[in-house]
Amino acid sequence: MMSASSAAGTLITVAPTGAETAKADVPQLPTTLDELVETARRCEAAGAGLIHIHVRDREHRPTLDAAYLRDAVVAVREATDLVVQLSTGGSVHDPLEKRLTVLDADPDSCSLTCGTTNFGDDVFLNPWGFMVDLYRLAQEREVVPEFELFELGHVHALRRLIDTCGLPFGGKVHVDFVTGVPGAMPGTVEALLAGVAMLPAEVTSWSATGIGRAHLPILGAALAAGGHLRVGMEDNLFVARGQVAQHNVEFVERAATLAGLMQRPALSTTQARELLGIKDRRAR
Ligand code: KMH
Ligand code: ZN
Repeated sequence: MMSASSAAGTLITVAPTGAETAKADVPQLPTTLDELVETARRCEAAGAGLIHIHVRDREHRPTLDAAYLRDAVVAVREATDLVVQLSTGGSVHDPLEKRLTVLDADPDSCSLTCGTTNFGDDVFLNPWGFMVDLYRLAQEREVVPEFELFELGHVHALRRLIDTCGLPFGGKVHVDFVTGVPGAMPGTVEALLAGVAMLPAEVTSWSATGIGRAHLPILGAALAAGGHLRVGMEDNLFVARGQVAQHNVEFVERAATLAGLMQRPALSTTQARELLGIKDRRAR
């Protein structure tokens, strides 16, 4: 079994859209179904193993509408072999009950944030009862959660969650450190390594992302420390100082190149599915 502290290959997650950036500000942000599928295809070819999806409506606004979610899951699953992960975080304005309905779209995986956190000027709400409800629902539906850790306290909450609810479907425990959100865990190497040191023994793999300017330092630190990578326009728009990415694939290509140089090449989608213990929902 692959240990949580060192991994032979690198899972590259692409988070292409998010709920925060406006299409009007960044027209190349993939917000339509066609753009999402095209992005998924190109990112898979460049080395991504998992796609973290937030959907948008016809006006390009974030939505948790069941039909949009279902269409996105079906279309990406048909077009690629990527692990299809739906965000249950949505936007900071989405009510908790609505966020639970995301699992009705039958994703392979879902995000599960391990506690409430500052989120810029807002609050991203994840009370204990919601975490437990979402976790139990994911276990029941055989959906593999990715535990999102925005704070060191979230690592401790994950310990409590595993003690209370047991292991996820598939038996693997994958976490993702989301660092550098204003007001939450800083995007520093020190904070990341403190989080890694606190991980429960049940954790089988971890990845990290840095928001905004923390993106590259966290990418390098995660690779050096044996972690996996999350990249994409949800987290960071800039490929270089003053240079906005024109496509998410630029981030995936860069991550795959760095991972290869570090002798930890990008995992295939088959390897990604094994790493995470994903149930195969593909029709083929
Ligand atoms: N959009 C943020 C409020 C997740 O996807 O689960 C929450 C978020 C985390 O992006
Ligand atoms: Zn997200």
